Amino acid sequence: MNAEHRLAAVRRTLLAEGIPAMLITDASNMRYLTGFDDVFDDGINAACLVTAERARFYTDARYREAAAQAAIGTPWSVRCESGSLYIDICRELQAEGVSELGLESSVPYGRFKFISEQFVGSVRVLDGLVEGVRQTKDAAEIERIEEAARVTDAAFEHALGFIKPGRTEREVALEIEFWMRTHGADAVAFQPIVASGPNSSRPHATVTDRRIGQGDIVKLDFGACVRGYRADMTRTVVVGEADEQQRRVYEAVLEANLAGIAAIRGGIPAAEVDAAARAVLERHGLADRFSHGTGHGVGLDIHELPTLNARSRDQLRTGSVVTVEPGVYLEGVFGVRIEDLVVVEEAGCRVLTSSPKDLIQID
Ligand SMILES: [Mn+2]
Repeated sequence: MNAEHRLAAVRRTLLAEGIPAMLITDASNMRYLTGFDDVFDDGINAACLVTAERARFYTDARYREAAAQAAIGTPWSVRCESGSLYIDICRELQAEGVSELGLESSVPYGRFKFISEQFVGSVRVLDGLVEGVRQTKDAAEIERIEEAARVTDAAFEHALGFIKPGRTEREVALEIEFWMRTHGADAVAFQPIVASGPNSSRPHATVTDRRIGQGDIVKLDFGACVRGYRADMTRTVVVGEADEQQRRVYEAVLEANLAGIAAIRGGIPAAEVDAAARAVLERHGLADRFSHGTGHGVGLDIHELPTLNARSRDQLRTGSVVTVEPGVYLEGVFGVRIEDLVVVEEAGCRVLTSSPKDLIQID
């Protein structure tokens, strides 16, 4: 991992903003900046301090050994808290004469309040500093996302053989999770969505014990997580033979998905991708049933920058990994979404998802 490169990008912004020190406590931002593997879990208690000269990783005794190991050969030094992480940090900053401290805008309010009270000097909130740098993925990051996409594709193929009338949504979701986690994923990228029949009209349906029936649409939205990096894919299939309406909606969504992908290239406004997908559904008279944005960035988090919707002011950067996921939802009847993961390139994009997109009818 290119920890030097990432630190340099943060330091450039700090210099431009005139801030002598920045404290990063968001887990994905810390993982990104340090490049540490096998340290972060859901319960991590840690903080990264970045100044022009120093890069310090503070944690407690539970993570000390793993962090010290991961830090070998990196610009990071590891400190173990003496009693309270933030009190230690504020004392050190004071001793070093640092009078202004930058914090992430995502910092929880309680932590913000505590640090503001402990730190002798002024605290400034910086919005999306590390998140902005994270938008452009390096080769090592793209490799992990590609691997996550491969496991996701393979899990879909496996799911096609598992889905049949009588299975519940929960059984299918668990089968997908178990399969991914026994075939190279260290976790699921998010709780898989398996929405059948009328449940599929909810874009983010929660899994239920509903039994899949003949003629049902089944919408599957899931992804693997490999070495911290996530994949995201949606496919919609029919159990049995698709009816006229299912076919018509499916073809329109597929056309919108392809139009969105065709619109992507580095440097354009992200809103243009949304407009391209939406225009197709408009032509089909279905635009009012497409109730969410066309896509989002994916990486260490399942939803990150850039945002691909009509209100987005983000520009697509070469090296960003984004989803293209138009959908049409007919309330109480069914919904269709087709989602691919792509890497933005200068002249277009490279699609990482390789699962088939022709309408699959499971018999
Ligand atoms: Mn998605």
